[in-house]
Amino acid sequence: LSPEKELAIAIRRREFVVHYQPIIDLSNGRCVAAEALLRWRRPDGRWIRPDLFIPLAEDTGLISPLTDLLIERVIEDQAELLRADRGLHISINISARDLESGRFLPVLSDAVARSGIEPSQIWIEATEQGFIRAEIAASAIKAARAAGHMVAIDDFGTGYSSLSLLQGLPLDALKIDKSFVEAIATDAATSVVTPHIIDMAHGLKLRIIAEGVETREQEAYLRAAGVPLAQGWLYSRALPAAEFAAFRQGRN
Ligand code: G
Ligand code: G
Ligand code: G
Ligand code: MN
Ligand code: NA
Repeated sequence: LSPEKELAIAIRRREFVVHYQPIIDLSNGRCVAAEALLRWRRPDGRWIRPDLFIPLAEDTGLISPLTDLLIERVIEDQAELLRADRGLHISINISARDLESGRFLPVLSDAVARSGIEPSQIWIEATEQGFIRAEIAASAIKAARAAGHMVAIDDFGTGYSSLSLLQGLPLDALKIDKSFVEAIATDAATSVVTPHIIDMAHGLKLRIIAEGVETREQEAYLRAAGVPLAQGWLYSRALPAAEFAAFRQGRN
């Protein structure tokens, strides 16, 4: 069986679960959101990491049904919690292919409407990788914002068209890639870039979410630089839905 066939079968059999990595408000330490991260759980119990199957899904057109499944699972897992607490948000990753086809948005809008949550409770992370046609991405982002979602650019700084791309896209937020967070307070060449990314985001009036925060020192730096939101192993790894609910309750 080819990897593509295996993935297609796995989607049909719904062998995917979602884990949730807490996102923390740096002003008060509260958990205000989580990033939804897909995991493929094989019938034999083996877990397959998203960096192995997402690129395959993107290359084969399987990303569209996989994103539909992601949306369904997130609503299934989180609708009750989201209805009970309008201050909670779930951030989902939408690939460039999804943005270009635009098909995820009616699926998402329908799921949101049926579940009785607010569209503003679902954030969208659009990765910079593979934004081949900026105009198409821009109109998809506009449509998602018009539907009430906050849209962030993900993995910022790891692509190659960063600055011109940013200026042309109607974004709400920027996620600082973990490589720039990792460089904070080290002598890595990258460390000189981090403050510029933060300044640029402020200049463009974008909200900032820092990824991959692992130390108190990184956290203190980000807070002092005016970064409002952060996620990373300092707070929590990505958790199964029930553990995320417990984490949040313990923290808020
Ligand atoms: O946390 P982790 O190793 O699980 O995630 C690796 C990468 O896989 C993430 O940075 C993200 O870009 C991608 N990813 C995880 N879940 C999804 C998803 O549901 N959809 C898409 N398109 N990408 C995802
Ligand atoms: O969407 P994205 O590709 O950014 O997904 C987040 C990725 O970052 C996941 O692969 C997750 O496992 C990873 N991650 C989450 N927190 C940390 C962290 O604190 N440090 C590092 N190195 N990786 C992290
Ligand atoms: O649990 P998750 O699927 O996000 O883990 C993705 C990878 O990151 C796994 O290889 C796991 O071992 C690793 N990982 C998860 N949490 C931590 C952590 O707190 N510290 C370190 N160093 N690695 C972690
Ligand atoms: Mn992401
Ligand atoms: Na990212």
